[in-house]
Amino acid sequence: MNKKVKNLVFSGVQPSGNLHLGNYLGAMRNFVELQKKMDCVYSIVDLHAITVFQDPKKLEKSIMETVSSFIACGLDFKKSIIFNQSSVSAHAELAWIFNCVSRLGWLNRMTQFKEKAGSNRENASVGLYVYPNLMAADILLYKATHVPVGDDQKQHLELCRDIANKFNNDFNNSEFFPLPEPLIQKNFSRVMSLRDGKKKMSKSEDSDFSRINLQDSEDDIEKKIKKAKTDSHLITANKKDLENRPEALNLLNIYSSVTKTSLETTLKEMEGKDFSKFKKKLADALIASICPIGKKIKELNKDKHQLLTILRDGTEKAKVIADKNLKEIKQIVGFI
Ligand code: AQP
Repeated sequence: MNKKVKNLVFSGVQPSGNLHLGNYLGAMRNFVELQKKMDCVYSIVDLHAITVFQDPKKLEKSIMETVSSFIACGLDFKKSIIFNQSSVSAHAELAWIFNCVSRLGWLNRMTQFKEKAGSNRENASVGLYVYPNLMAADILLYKATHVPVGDDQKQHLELCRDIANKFNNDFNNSEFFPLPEPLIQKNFSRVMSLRDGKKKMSKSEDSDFSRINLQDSEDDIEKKIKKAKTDSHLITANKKDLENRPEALNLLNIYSSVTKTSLETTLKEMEGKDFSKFKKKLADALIASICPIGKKIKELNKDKHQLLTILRDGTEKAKVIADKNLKEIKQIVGFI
């Protein structure tokens, strides 16, 4: 990587519903740690959200609630730039340039499009298909060097690096865009659905019992964990026993991640217990770490003026970087 490039973190979260445990453990917790070490830009990516239809009233509410969630999880809006993507038009402009740099063959390999479009692919929006090009624009607009994401976004980040590389080569400017590094949690990077251990926990999954939302009450969490799919085997200290038991592994991983212990330690602690006993401990651990955040989100949601001010200030700061970089990019491309 170009040695002159300053380290900068960029990441985004879609306001497509309530944030859940997967967003928290896979992304938000990492966002908070990173702001202690580097300059960070965190966006509420509303342009991404509309790749699947969003009710305008609900979208507005989700954008505000995502700001509250950012702050409640520990993001410092005085230190990091927090803004909503659609308020900085340079994202859409650079995305168009990248639509012309990125290759159809690259997009055709993206598994998220295949999963989200499902069997009715002809009816999916064009936006959903070119989503990874917009994501590359989000990151490269700020010349970000590091991108904290969940494991589900790894493929999109590889595409972002391909786009950066092709742009640099096509326009003979080998060091213009840095090649951003993914920052993915090592031990447990994909929180799975509570109903199906092979599917990731997601905002858009129909069943609310598939996920723990950050705003769930103690009661909700207890009920959801009680109903979470597992099996009738006892827990053993041997990790190998969890092969082909995705639901059991997911719950044990969640417990380890929330309590910040290793899976091995959790297995030793729970050895010989059945899942009904373990679930009680898991629900308690989740209540202790998630409910205070949920309470804070609800509190922050009441002050719409403050949330709008945070977004407005963040937009101004984001525009300073984005507009300067876009101007250079346009010159490189040959626009007058
Ligand atoms: N289940 C997950 N496990 C770990 N990390 C996750 N992330 C999302 N789900 C999990 C990470 O959270 C960040 C924000 O994601 P997003 O909301 O922008 O989009 P997404 O990945 O598409 O999340 P959802 O919940 O599945 O949203 P919908 O249902 O609207 O598509 C990202 O860093 C992501 O990796």
